[in-house]
Amino acid sequence: MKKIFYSIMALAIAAMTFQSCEDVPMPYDMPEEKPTEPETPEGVAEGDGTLANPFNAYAAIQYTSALDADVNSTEEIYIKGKIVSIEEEYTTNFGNGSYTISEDGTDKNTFKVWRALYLGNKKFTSADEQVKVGDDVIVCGKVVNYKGNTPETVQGSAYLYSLNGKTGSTETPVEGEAKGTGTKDDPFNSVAANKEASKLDANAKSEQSYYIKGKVVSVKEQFGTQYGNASFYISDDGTEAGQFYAYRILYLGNQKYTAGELLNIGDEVVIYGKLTNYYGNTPETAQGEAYLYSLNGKTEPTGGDNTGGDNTGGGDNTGGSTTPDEGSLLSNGGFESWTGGLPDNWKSTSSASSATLSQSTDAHGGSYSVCVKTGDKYNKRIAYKETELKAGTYVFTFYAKATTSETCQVRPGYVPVEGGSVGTYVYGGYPSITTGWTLVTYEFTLEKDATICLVVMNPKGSSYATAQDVLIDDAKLVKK
Ligand SMILES: [Ca+2]
Repeated sequence: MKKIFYSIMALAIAAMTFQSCEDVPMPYDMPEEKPTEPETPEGVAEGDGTLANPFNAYAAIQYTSALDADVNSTEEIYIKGKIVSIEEEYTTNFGNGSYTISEDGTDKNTFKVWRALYLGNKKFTSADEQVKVGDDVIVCGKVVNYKGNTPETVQGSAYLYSLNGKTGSTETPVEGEAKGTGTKDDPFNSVAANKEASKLDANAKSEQSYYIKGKVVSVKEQFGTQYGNASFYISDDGTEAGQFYAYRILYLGNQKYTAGELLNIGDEVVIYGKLTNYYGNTPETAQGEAYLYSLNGKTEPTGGDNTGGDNTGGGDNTGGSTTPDEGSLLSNGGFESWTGGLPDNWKSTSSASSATLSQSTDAHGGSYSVCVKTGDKYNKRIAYKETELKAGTYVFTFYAKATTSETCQVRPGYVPVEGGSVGTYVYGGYPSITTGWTLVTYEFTLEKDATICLVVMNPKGSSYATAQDVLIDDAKLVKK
């Protein structure tokens, strides 16, 4: 009689469980499934739910059963156990899996892991190892007492922390799903491009060029005839989620823009070029080494007649034999890369840049230096683009050269930039510059993290110096 009673109870619980899952797709057949038995007396709760001391399945059941029905736990807990059964294998489609665990792999005191992400709190990919019955796992996430009778992990808020002792990689998770291999036939999406660029060392460039496809999210700098390039963000669906920064890229045909259709938000584009990991925290295209391969399916400018078609070899002409950027926080400190008549990166968004710049073939290193024009009666500045720096002491060095036999001076410094506006300029001394290349060294300390523009002032004439154009080359910024 007692046995029959328990069987009826079991059926009743099974029926309840069945109902409780009605509003989610049924992943498996229920009839063979034994109901969970949260009240089984012989269980022993172990652990405190931390990574150092994870709950066993029984402790997780107790913890979760104490929650109000359908209220997610505020804390993420770690639960350790062996897989008893697999209700949904991990799939690349949804990237998650559902399985039941217990302390010893038997069906006593089982805890349900419901649609949990894979190792590293990421979606499962085809390269990942499938889970099996008997696997030792630690699961991390929020839990819920579903309908007040089914303790389980919260869908989308839990993941497989370790599988048979192996944990996920420590790479920073990139938002969204990476797709594509970067070839013409299988271009990267924005997430894959971000991922690939994130693998690079700070300011390093990828060796090969990639195709990246997406929709225009926003346009930071539109194509124009002055510089011939554009900067914009792309993503899979045209929203900011997982967007990738196409930085100063050339137009269709790997050429400077002269005429043709401009970018519009939502346009479908394919870009081609090298990647960089700017300062180790901003994946983007390597400037001057990427171009717009196609715009809404067209690879030639509308009405254009001189397009490069399939000349996808772009990007290998990185002139310059010296590498002043090695170990430096600056990129193009040697003034070897130029776009639209301006040295790449040496232009601030704020008003820090004030001098007229031109290319000079009188170089300290490589082929070029920058000529900072005099303002005669006004101080003029060349500024490096807005840069986020951590608190600390920095050393800014560069070579400077006068363009006349008269004595001249330069003045190194920086200015904090907040909300696009410059603060108070901070300067070093006025070293005298002659017609030989002179090394200028300027040390400064930031008390807190700040966005700044490095500047070199070409001062107006004074009793000490004659106002004149000055050449600058091989600039470096290093943290002490
Ligand atoms: Ca140079």
